[in-house]
Amino acid sequence: MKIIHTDRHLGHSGHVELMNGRVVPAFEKPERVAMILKAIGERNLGPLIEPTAHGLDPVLKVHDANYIRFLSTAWQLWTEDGRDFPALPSFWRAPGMRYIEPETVDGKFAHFSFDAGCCIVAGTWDAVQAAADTALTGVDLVAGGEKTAFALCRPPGHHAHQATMGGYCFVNNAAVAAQSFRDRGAARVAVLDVDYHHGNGTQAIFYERPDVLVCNIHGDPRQEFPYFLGYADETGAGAGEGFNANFPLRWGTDFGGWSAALEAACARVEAYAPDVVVVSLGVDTYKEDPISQFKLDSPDYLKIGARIAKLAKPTLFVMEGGYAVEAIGINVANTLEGFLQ
Ligand code: SP5
Ligand code: ZN
Repeated sequence: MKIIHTDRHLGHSGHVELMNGRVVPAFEKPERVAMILKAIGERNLGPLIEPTAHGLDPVLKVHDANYIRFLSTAWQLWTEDGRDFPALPSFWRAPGMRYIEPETVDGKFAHFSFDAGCCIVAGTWDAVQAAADTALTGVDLVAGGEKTAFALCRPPGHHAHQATMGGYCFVNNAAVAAQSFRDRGAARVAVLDVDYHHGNGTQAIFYERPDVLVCNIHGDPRQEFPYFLGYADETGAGAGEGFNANFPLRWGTDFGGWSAALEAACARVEAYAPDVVVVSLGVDTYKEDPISQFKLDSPDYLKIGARIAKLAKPTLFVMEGGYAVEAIGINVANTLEGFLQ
């Protein structure tokens, strides 16, 4: 299995987030990728290849142009204002307020975010573009006939909406990949999101479309971030009715409960008969994850990979979350190894 990776993610570092009311070093940090590379190398899972540049056109098929303009200029706006430290939003819109992009930097950060999880530093935009190119290079490989590929994206993407960053995500790499598969001739694409958190951005992007099935297994929004999406009664709308499936699970869920949801999600994917599957691969379901509340153990990821392989479809894995840095490599490598066996 080819692993798509570039060091350009390293530019997104030294950033912070707001956790439990305090500004703390970001959990979504470069060491995550280092640990994944180490485990992949030790297991000989496949060669590393560099992403190729795809430009912004495929990104603009799922994101608004004003939002991408903001991301590309956010650091410049922030530093022009005399701030020589990482950028964070401090304000957000409430329902019923106007949807108009403000002219000033704090207003723009408020307009284009839903939390303080998306800190921007000098190298963030380059890393975000590199992550989208990583996903798109994975599409090139799988659309070109490879059975599978692993897009080692960082920063992750599944929380990003059409015009909103949040949850460590700026560009929705998995959504960009799914759209690109459609544009390259796949009639039906399934996104299977196994990250601990609901992939609210991916759901929102495809919610009214029947050509991309989105299935999500995640912490119940009554308890867990992103709180305001991910309920089981969100089944799609309009032409997309019936093409979104959520499997919310309570805090403390172990592999028994989790794998029953995976089975149900895989049954939905199988009934859809997609041409290709995009897996939003988060391993923050792990029992030691510092910000999550499921109880999966490392050997469980071998079984997850094996169940996904049983779908017997061309499959692109796109990296999302996972914050237990010591185990993230083992858990990702186990998933990929379980898939390949
Ligand atoms: C891609 C991804 O996995 N994003 C996750 C973003 C989660 N941000 C909010 C986490 C809230 C955690 N609250 C629990 C505090 C533990 N002390
Ligand atoms: Zn997550």
